[in-house]
Amino acid sequence: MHCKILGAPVQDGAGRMGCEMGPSALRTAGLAAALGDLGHRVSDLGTVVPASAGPIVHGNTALKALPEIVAWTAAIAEAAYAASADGMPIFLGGDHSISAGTVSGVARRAAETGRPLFVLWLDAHPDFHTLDTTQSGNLHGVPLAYASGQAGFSGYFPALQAPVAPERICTLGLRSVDPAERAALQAAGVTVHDMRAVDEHGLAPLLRAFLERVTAQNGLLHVSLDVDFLDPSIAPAVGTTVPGGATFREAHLAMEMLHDSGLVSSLDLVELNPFLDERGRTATLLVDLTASLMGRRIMDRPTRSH
Ligand code: HAR
Ligand code: MN
Ligand code: MN
Repeated sequence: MHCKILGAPVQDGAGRMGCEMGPSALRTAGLAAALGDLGHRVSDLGTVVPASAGPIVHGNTALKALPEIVAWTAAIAEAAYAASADGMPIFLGGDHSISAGTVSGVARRAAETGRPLFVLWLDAHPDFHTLDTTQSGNLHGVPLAYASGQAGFSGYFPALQAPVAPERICTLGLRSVDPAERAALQAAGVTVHDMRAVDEHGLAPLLRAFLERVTAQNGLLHVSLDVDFLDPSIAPAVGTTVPGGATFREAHLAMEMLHDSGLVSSLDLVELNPFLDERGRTATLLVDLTASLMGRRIMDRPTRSH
C-alpha cells in the first residue's frame, strides 16, 4: 500500500491551543517508520496551507474562528481529494474540524469512482452540531454534520460536492452527546454505538456488522479516529477527556478488524494535543494503532526491552 501522510495543523476548532503541534508529534513518534516497517511505501506530502480567511457573519454569536475554519476546510478538502486519487491518505490533525475537509474531499473522490463512501467515527463525541445548534461555538463539534449534508452550512462552509449519506455513517465510542446532536443523529439515521453498547455487546460484533454492510455494498471506508475515543488513562493528550473510553485492546482490536476487512481507504488521526501529553505516550499509541490498522499483528511483536 502507498501511505500518504498529510499534516493539517488546525487548532482553532478546539477550545484550547495545542493541536497545531499534532502532526509534528505524530511524525516524531515515528509514524512513517512504523508504516515502512510493515512494508508499505510511505510519502510525506507535507502540510496543508489554508486559503486566506475573509470576514463571515453568522447569527450564532457563539461561533469561534468561523472564517479560519472555513478557509482550512476548503484547502483540506482540495488536498484530500488530490491525495485520494490513489493510495491511502493518512491525515494528521489538528483538531477534529479538519474532518470537514478530509471527509468531503475523499467523498468527492469516491463519488467519481462510483463506490459508496462509508465513515466510521471513533470518538467520545458525535461532532454532529450544526452552525446553529452548537453552544460552545467550537467548530470541532460540527464536521460530521457538515460532511453528511445537514442543513445550515451552505453559504458559510464550502458547497458539498458529495455528501455522505447518514445511513453510511457509524459512530462508535460515544459518551458525550448534546441534546441537539442526539435528536439530529436519530432523525438522520446515523448508526450510533455508544460506550454502553460497547460494554454490553463487546466492540467486535458492533464493528463487524458495520463492516459487513460496507462489504455488501462494495464501499470505501474512511476512518476518523479522535484521541478521545480512547480512555484518558491511556491517552491523556486531548483537550476533551471523557472517562469510560475504549481500552488499549478494544482500540487495537478495532484496528485489527479494520485491517482484516481490507476496506479502509483513508484515515484521520485527530485531536492529539501534544502539550497535554506525558512523554509522548499518546502520540506513540496513535502510531501503534495506525500500525495495527495497516497490518501489524500481535503475533509479530517481539519482546521489547524496558
Ligand atoms: N459537543 C461539544 C461541543 O460541541 C463537544 C465537542 C467536542 N468535540 C471534540 N471532538 N472534542 O469530538 O462543544
Ligand atoms: Mn471528535
Ligand atoms: Mn471527541
